Amino acid sequence: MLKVSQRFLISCLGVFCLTSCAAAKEQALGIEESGNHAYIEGIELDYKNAFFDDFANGLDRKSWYICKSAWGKNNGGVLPDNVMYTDDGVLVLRGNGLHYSQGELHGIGDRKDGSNTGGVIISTFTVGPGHYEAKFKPLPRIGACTALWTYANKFIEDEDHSPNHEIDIEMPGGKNTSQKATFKCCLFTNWTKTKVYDSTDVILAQKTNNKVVDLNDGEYHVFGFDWYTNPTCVVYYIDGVITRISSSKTFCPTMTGRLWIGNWFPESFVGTANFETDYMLVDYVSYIPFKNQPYDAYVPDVTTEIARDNEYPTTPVTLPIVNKLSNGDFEYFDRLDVQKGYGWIFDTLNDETKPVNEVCYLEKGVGSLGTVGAVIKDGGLLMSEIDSIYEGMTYRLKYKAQSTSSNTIMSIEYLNAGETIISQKDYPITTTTLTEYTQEFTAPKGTNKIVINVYNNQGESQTTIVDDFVLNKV
Ligand SMILES: [Ca+2]
Repeated sequence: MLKVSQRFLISCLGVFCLTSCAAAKEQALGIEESGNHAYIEGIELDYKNAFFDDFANGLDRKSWYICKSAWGKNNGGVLPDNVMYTDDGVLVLRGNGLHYSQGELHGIGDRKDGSNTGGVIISTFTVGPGHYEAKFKPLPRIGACTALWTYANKFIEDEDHSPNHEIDIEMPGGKNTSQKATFKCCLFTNWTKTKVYDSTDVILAQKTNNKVVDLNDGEYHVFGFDWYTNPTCVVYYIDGVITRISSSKTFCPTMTGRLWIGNWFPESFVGTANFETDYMLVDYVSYIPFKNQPYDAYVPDVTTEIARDNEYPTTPVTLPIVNKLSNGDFEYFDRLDVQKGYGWIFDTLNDETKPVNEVCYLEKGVGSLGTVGAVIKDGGLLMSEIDSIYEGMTYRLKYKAQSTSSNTIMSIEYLNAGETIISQKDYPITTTTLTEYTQEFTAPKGTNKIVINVYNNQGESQTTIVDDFVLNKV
């Protein structure tokens, strides 16, 4: 989560040494990776100074700052507008991807149009060695980094050696396996200096014996870590299973910082944000300090990067129901008057000779109730991709469609992590007036993403109109 993108410092040789040294030490500590969560023997919990927040009364400004800042490149920062709560105690942290086109938000980083903007809160109090826990549903799309972390950076002249004390749980992971972001993996990283860190990318199903498989399965998961300084050790866990132990003194922090939680948009390491809007939902956050664990007291200054009092949310929101398809109603065309896709790809079938803009485009007035609709003529091809859909996940797709052709198809392609189509299901469009269709489907084994296509098979002199695509997780 460090505010510079330096993530590949440790050599392979270094990692090997660390791993073998660590294993012996962990045995001595009486805990092990893949084992159930437990404390190191003799640790006492300081319940008197514990913190717990289930957001039952919204966002308490005595406990939390709202971050209003940008770091990294190619994003719009994290905005107070993306921080909300429900009346039954859920903190709602919105993330807007590259296909955001509402125009209501204004980014404060490189991007100014509201795209790639997240939501993050920061503890008003400092935190040190102790037990950390948060129950949340991560923002379920690649391109947004959902994270729980401690952070304190004491900048000195030689930036590379600035004390940077940080413990990160970040998702999606994936560098370990396919070099692609996936919710089947999670990143665990602890730091002591700007370029001194121990980062591990864990394949969850392997590490947890299939107890945790896909972090974006729609369920709440419990994430956390125990931070010890004597002996030095950071023990990460998910749903009660230890997923990573980092015990080298070189990489285990000793300086107090603040606790951060939320989602933001890094330039690369969690993939590309090919979505419009989605949410991270937080049920609770807790922190119980450990007794008798030494630390260096430091209070990070956050005065330049937090929201004003009047930027806190004051009324609850209804839990959002997310359309996983970006701009399914095509109305961005009315707002922005550009044929840019914002999640849609306009293309042609292989044997079509006419240019794309003559056979696949948006048009005002042809959609439902006189709104904007998408027109697919002859060999035109309309497409949209939805990432992070895995085996066994069920979705419902609704859309309105009409066609002059008796051979027009809405098809769903299932692609694996290598971008190969593993199966395809075709649904004919059989009506000549705009009619609602509903399809429910479950992703087959190996699915990593889906592609929705609309085209006229054998389509000379044919016109198809579609509108109001809504894809919901069931
Ligand atoms: Ca429309």
